[in-house]
Amino acid sequence: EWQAVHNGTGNTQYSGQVTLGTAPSYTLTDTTRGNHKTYNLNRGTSGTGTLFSGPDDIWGNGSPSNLETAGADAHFGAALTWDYFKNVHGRSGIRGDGVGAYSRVHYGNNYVNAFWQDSCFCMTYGDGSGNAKPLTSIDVAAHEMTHGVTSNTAGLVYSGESGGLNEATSDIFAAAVEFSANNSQDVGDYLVGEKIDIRSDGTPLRYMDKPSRDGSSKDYWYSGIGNVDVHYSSGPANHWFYLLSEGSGAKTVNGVNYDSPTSDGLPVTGIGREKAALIWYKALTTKFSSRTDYAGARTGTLAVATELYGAASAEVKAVTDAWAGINVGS
Ligand code: ASN
Ligand code: ZN
Repeated sequence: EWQAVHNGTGNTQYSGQVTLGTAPSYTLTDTTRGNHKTYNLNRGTSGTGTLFSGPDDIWGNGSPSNLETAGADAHFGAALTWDYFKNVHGRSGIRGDGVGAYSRVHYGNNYVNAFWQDSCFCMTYGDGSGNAKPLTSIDVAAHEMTHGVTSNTAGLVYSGESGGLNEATSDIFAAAVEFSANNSQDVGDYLVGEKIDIRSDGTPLRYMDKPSRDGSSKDYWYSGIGNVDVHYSSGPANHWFYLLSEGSGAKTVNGVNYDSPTSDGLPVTGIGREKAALIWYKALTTKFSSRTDYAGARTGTLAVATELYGAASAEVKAVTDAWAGINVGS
């Protein structure tokens, strides 16, 4: 059946006024992105709730008290993530088969988390503390959706070092998607969750230039790092991505100040976030497997960089130096 490409208007909380893929008269069904749908759980915790629908093609008003607003943010984040993987990496959807997932918003009451589930092929967002800051920012949406990509590629087991690499993969592409969005109200950065104020003190959830800034994440690999929470053992890989993208030392990007140290005290010269993300994506999809650890990630990314740029390239040197900078390899 033929269906016209249809665009609605989203008045989001985190990204301003945006264009949303919708279906006629009217639902949050993105017909150009695998029919990705967004549902309203209305504080329920099971099933799909109801598909967002309405008499007009305008969604939300920027305030969390309007229940369409979180739907608009989640639908937008899913679209940006779809477009990033398709346009940058040639991947059509989470499984690469052109089929969309779905999003559920308004999960529970005062629920301060968001999550991906393989079982439903869907992602779910709480409304945050006081139901005032839904966890529907661009980076959170991209983080959760990337868990689906990881599950359907390397399948990194969600514990031990592979669990840290799984988490880092979600943070790396969260940053990549946020940068690619080029949204003036949610600018690209190497911070995770800076818009959702999960600690109610204005600080981000995680920092990629120096992960220990959050008080818990690790900056460098060490023997035994596989025993800490995967959201902290991700730190060295996030740090590796920052070092490879931007280089070590102090730097301001999009108005945000960073200062990235190395474990060996030696400098790293960055190759830019596009090449860094390409190397990670190709390693994830062609080199990593379910039990890949930090040493294996080093080997895999070096193999990819060598294939892409040659053994004597600046890119291979930067990949090597960035791993050394987080205490992996020599
Ligand atoms: N938001 C968390 C994450 O995606 C949820 C979890 O811990 N599974 O990592
Ligand atoms: Zn995660």
